[in-house]
Amino acid sequence: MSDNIPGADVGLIGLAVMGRNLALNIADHGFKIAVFNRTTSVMREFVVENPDTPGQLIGCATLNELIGALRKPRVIIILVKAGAAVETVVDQLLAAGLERDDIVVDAGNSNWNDTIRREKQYADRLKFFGSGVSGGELGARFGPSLMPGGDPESWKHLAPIWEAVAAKVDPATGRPIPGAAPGKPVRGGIPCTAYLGPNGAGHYVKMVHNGIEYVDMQLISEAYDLLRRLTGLSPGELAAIFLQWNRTELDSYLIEITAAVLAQRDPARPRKFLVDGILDVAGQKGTGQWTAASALSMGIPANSIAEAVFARGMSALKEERVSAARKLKAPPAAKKTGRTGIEAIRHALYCSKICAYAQGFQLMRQACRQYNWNLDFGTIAGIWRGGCIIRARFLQKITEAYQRDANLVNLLLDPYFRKQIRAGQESWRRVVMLAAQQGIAVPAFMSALAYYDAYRSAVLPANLIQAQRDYFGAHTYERTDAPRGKFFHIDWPDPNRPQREV
Ligand code: NBP
Repeated sequence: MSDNIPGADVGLIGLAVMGRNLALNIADHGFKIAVFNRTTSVMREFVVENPDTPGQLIGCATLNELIGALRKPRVIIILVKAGAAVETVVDQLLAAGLERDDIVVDAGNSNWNDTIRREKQYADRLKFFGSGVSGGELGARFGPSLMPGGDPESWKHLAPIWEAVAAKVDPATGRPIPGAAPGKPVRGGIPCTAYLGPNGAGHYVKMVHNGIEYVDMQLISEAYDLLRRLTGLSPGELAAIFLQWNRTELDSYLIEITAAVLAQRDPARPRKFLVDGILDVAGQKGTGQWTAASALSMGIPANSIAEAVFARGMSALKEERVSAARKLKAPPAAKKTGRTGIEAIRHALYCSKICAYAQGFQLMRQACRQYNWNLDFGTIAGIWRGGCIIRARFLQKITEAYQRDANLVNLLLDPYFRKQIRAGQESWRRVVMLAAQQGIAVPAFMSALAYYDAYRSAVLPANLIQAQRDYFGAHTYERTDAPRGKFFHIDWPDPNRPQREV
């Protein structure tokens, strides 16, 4: 906001979908922004196409020009393809004269381990800062959810921009404030961004956001499948059900777009619905896989997140599935239940969703221990209330849960969520049983229920696993009647030598 200060407020490198939309959003808020793109024609076209921004777009053909256009300390956002391109750009910026106090904000979907490494790698040459950005193209343009992590001093320079451009929620309701338009950004409200912690914290939180997004989408697709197969309703009729669900506690961006997707006619065959013409093979870019791998490596049971990733893997085995469908016997043909099952499926979806989020937050809790972070879960839920793909009314409830108890061990233990599951669990179990009986694959529903049942089990059959491990590998076991940390081993009988029956 510095018409009187010489130099641009901020620079941005990478004018593909995300970069160009974020640059326009920044300019809408009156910031003077210098932009660069590797392919210069892209930058030139972008500047020419957008002559009337409230701030000012300064097109730069070289990195030297970009550096020269910025006031110090320079803040440069990079939105290039995640991976090696990030380092290429940073090295080129250093070669072009970037200085030690300058701040490079990697706003792409970088792996948090890379961000931790890069912060160290560049520590004596510049300030490398990481920030997750969610909300896709429209979010970047009119208000994304921004998840910054890095050196707190750098955050002070980025904060005015990030807080201005982020999505805003109403302080009274926690609901997103709609209505941003080109040149007319939303003013006021709580911004969907906050400093999350050092080095890779922001990118880690963004990754978990994406892992949760995978489960959310998988759960909705399972609910759609159950509705379709059990009720026999058409996509158009199901669209109305999702619209109605969007007026309940399931109210969310993903449910809203599901209703719109289901109502969409196929442009190539207008009598049909488009969803029926779309091949059942889901793509992925890797952040769901990273989340599941992080959970596995830290021993955290984020099983529904992993199931959602595996479900996309299963979808990709299209030819194998088509062939197996002809050979593997199914249970007797499913009987339609009519509309009676709709409410039960809604309960099952909500209960499963609660478990999926519980897993995501449990994972971040462990990441705090692993990486020495101090993530504030209420703040994280708060900045996911608007702008991002998983934005939902439900996130206000999570924010409130962590406001009630900042040290909440698991979301399932919060009084509100306990009540919700109590109300829905009978339907949830019935739906999962029905799916199993009728041979409908619902891996996310089932794994969420297994998570719930395992988490509420004071005793699990892991005693037998420990005995087996001690049997074949002398791995030892702890006893129920001895203090934790005291380990035992016995010489197990040889299974090949017959034992006398006891
Ligand atoms: P892409 O991920 O498709 O990257 C394209 C941009 O990177 C272009 O500007 C391209 O320049 C530039 N680039 C590449 Br590729 N290699 C480069 C290099 N070595 N040096 C300089 N520039 C290079 O863009 P995007 O979809 O806008 O996404 C940007 C980042 O935001 C990614 O990390 C992505 O994962 C993340 N993200 C994307 C979304 C989304 O919805 N698309 C959502 C959230 C986060 P060129 O024009 O010269 O080829």
